Amino acid sequence: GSTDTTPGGSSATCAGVNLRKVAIIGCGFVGSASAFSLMQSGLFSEMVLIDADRAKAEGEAMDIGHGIPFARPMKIYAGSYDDLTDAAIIILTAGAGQKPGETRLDLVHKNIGIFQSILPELSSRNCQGILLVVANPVDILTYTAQKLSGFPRNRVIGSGTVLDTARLKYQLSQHLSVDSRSVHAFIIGEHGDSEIAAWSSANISGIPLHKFCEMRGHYAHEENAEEIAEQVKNSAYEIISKKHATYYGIAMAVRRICEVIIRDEKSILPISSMMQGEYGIEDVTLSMPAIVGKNGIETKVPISLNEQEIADLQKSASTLRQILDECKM
Ligand code: 6V0
Repeated sequence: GSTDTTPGGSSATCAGVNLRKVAIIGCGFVGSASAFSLMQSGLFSEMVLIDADRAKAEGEAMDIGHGIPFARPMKIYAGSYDDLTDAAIIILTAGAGQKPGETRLDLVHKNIGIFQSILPELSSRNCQGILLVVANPVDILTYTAQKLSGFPRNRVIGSGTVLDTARLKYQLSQHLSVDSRSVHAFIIGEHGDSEIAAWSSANISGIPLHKFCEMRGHYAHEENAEEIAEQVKNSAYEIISKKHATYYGIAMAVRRICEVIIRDEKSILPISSMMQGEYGIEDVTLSMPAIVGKNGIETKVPISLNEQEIADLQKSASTLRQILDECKM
């Protein structure tokens, strides 16, 4: 494979993959916002958009393309499955969105059906890129993508709790009046109602969270933690009730995940992937921190969790396993 993964380099291929090429399947709110943020990122020189509604993909390609003179040259077009054989990353954002009052899990049957129509198109073309699943319920669909694609485990990634973790960092940064990038904390488990804030390992640039809270004049640790975790968990519901969809936050999360892969950054991200016995959990996909780079998932990072957090993670896993069982997966 190539070692040239830096933008601007010349030989951008690696085992049949063009590292400058990304594909997005599903150009609704999330797909088009992701395309817009990726266009601005300069990470790619070619972007293929696919949607069941071809005119929608064409319209988005035109609209986003008209921003290229203000960013960096690239090709963006509505394509077909033949165009994404060599894409380095294939982003799956096709699927119905949550309606007000609907949980992510309500979407499961509808969106598994959509994945059953898309995945054979990718495996029959022997795509060598990394699958990035974003459609919800993301953990269930990551499992579905894993099974239907036949891709190796490292090449199937769900955006998982990358967004929830950003929401947690944002809320904590507001609460403590500190740069969100100095906040080190993870949401793990299901991207959804059973997700877990891993408080026991949370810190602000190495300072234990409680200590930093006290430095900032906050002493009601448990109350505040509970309130913030609830806010994070309910963010999507709240945004959907106000504006009917969420897409800017997830678009930035997609951009970050792509950047980590294409630049081989080996950053630690709470992405969703197949569990293989970690914390006694297996044959289910959920989020825990992992080192991510050009080959996708390099290795999971077993952050230290207390007993309650482990129990909650196992409960989250069994919630997901139950749904997979119901879907005969
Ligand atoms: P949307 O705006 O309805 O867009 C979905 C798009 O998919 C539409 O343009 C459809 O035409 C297209 N589509 C449907 N079937 C197919 C198919 N077989 N092939 C190609 N395209 C198809 O939904 P929106 O963009 O708001 O949401 C997309 C998905 O992302 C939903 O499942 C959301 O729940 C999910 N989100 C995931 C987040 C995360 O953190 N992982 C965050 C926000 C939304």
